[in-house]
Order: sequence, then C-alpha cells, then structure tokens
Amino acid sequence: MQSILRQFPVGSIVSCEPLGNGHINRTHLVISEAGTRFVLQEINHHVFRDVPGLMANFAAVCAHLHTKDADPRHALRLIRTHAGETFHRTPDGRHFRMLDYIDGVCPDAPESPEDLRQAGLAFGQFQRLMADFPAETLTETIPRFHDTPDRFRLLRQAIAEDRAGRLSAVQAEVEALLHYEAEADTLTGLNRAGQLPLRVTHNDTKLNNVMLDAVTRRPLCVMDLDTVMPGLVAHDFGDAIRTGASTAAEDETDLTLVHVDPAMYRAFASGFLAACRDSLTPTEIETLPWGAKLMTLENAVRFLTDHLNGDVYFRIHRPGHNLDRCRAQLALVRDMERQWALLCRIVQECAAAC
Ligand code: GN1
Ligand code: MG
Repeated sequence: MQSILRQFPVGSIVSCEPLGNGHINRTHLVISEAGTRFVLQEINHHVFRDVPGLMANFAAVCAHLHTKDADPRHALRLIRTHAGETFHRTPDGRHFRMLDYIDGVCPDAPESPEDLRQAGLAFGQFQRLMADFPAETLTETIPRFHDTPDRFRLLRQAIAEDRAGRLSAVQAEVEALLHYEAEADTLTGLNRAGQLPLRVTHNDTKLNNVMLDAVTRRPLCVMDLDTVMPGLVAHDFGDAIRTGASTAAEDETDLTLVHVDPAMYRAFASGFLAACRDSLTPTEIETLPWGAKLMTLENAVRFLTDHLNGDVYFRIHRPGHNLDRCRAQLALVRDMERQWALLCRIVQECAAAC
C-alpha cells in the first residue's frame, strides 16, 4: 500500500482503512500525518476494461462540474499522481486513483422523505449541469450498461452455461424473470424510435452514491462517476427509486417487507423534477415510472446472472447473496406493478407542481 500511496502528493500517511460498501471498486479512507483525509480507490478493471478512457471521463466530468460551482464540496476532485497522471497503474496491473475526501454522509437508506427529496434535487441537478457537456467526447465505460434486453440475453447465456451448477435450485426465479422479458425493451425501444433522447446521465444513481451534509442533510455532490455516459433519464430516476424508495434493503430476505413507499417515491420525484423538469420532454416525464420498474428488473436479472455465473461480478458478503438480492428486487418489481397507477399519477402531479 505504501508504495501506491507514495505515487500521490499527499504527504506521509498514518492510516488507510476500508470505506463505504460499493459492490465494484474498493475504496479506502487515507489520513495523512497532517490530518488531511483522502480517498483512495482501486478501480475494478475486470468491470471497467478501459481505465485510461474511464479516467479521462472522470477528470472531464469533475472539471465540468467545478466550472459550474466553485465550492470544493460540490464535486469530486481528483488528485493526480506526481507524474501528472489521473491514476496510478502498479507493476502487477492494478489501478488506483486518489480523491479529496468530502466530509458528508452517503445513506444506504433515507432517514426521512426529505433525504430523498434532496437526493432527487442532487441527481436532477447533475442532469441539468451536464446538459451542455459534449456527450460525444465520453468513452462508453461499460458498453450496453443499461441495455435491459441485452441483460436478458446475458441471463439466458448464464442459464445455458450453468457454470456454477446452481440452475436447478433457481428455476422459480428464472421463470419469474423471463416472464418480464417482453417488457425489457420498453425504454430502449422508444429511444430507437426517436421518442426518447440520449442525454449525459449518471447511470448508477443508487441512493448511497449521493453525499449529503451530515448536519443540514442537504446534498453536497454525487459520486461514482465511472458510469457517466450517454443514457436515458428514466434510468437515473429509476435506480434512485429502486434503492431510495424501497421499504427494505437491496438484499432483504424477508420479502414481505419489500415495497415501494409512495411517500418516498413522491419525495424523490418532486426533487428530481424540480431540478430538471424544464429540460425534459413530455415523453421522458411520462416514462419515468418505467425507469423505476425496469432498473429494478434489470438489477434482478444482473444479480441472478451473477449468481448463476458463480458470483464473479458483484462483491458478495455471504453465500447466496446475489440470489437474495435478485429475490428482493423481484419482489420490488411486483410491488411496483401493484401500485403502478399511483406511481404514474405521482410523477404527473410532481411535474405539474414545479
Ligand atoms: C454497483 O458500485 P456500486 O455498488 O455503487 C453497480 C450498479 C448496480 C449496483 C447494485 C458499475 O454499484 O450498476 O446497480 O452495484 N455498478 C456497476 O447495487 O456495475
Ligand atoms: Mg457506490
């Protein structure tokens, strides 16, 4: 670790501890002798195949956000290596980047609807601030990331290969998911038909990817910029609903606890639309609930795929963790169906109110 830390102009380091609970990259809190805190992240290059491209995106997006708002807590800031690079590659091929530490909280679950309204403002504002960013300069860091039909193709492939020998134990989940395959192309189909535009989107709007001020609970910045790419607004809306407006954790095993909370849903929608409604088309607004349903479905599909492949993508913390995640997401999809008319009405009401 010391030799990695020495690549960055952060002085001598007194501690380096794990931070956060992302499923992909590994994050550490680093404290220097002077008491300054930094964030060291190891970039998962099995997931992000083009690290130089990813880091070029990352640096450009941070720089763009800083031109809009000079407050250092309002966008991530990259600390370049002594050699002036955006990341350090070790001789054995691992990739690290260093960021300024921002003092705030990243809740896995909201403490109140107000937390979620603030998160909605943060992601809506991200959408607005990135509207004049030259999208064509962005590298596609994970091709077909939110191509839901393609996620079903990968599930079918995992079923056919049954690499970890787990298929026979998950027939019920396989059947339940394949039942939804016909809906998977709803948003991507509208995009192909020219009815939903591509925009610069965040693409990983999990609630814990927004940082709030610990005291005021107001948004500071959005994090995990690795998947900022051209995409659909509904996906950004949807992943935040999946994680923020659910009454249960992503991996809850008591499925009777898994619901969409309409008050939380309304809170996020009102913040999000207050920040970016004016830049959205009527079709984009109307299809936001589809983003919630399809992002939840897509994650269910991805978790089951990874379970079948032997847990090679998402970090797990117990045996069967990806299967638990899949089941909870599926339960959430079903609850969204039960409340569908309400979810559509709330979006319309929030759009009309702001
Ligand atoms: C991953 O890195 P993290 O934990 O914020 C994943 C998201 C999934 C999410 C599920 C690059 O996000 O797409 O929705 O886990 N990120 C990537 O919790 O695959
Ligand atoms: Mg994260």
